Amino acid sequence: MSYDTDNIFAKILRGEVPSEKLYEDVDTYVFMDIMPRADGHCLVVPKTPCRNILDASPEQMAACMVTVQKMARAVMKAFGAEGVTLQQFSEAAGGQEVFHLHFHVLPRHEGARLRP
Ligand code: DGP
Repeated sequence: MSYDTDNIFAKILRGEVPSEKLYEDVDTYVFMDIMPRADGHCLVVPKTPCRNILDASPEQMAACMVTVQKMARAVMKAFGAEGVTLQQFSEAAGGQEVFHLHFHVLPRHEGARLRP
């Protein structure tokens, strides 16, 4: 499967579409999900083109995972959460809607369900 440079996250990375930025480093960018399923729900993406985990290089995966861990700790602290859920969807059959690799980081509170 190919990478579509017109996907919405590519536009966010190019600054063509606004986003609520939480963090960035040389390799990754983090912003709030526009349809949050929990308070503090954010998305970690690599800055370089990548469709999903089926297409990712070891370097892209490693950079994303380091940032995911950083963000998991940060959003848990910021939102007073007791846990965190990570989600990743690859290809339409796997539930992917935006075709630029991203990891959902969702702070969780005891007994609280994720919003639909
Ligand atoms: P999925 O590919 O299934 O992981 O879903 C894409 C996620 O991206 C979904 O939680 C909503 C979010 N999203 C879609 N469009 C935008 C956007 O323009 N801005 C932001 N911040 N999030 C978006």
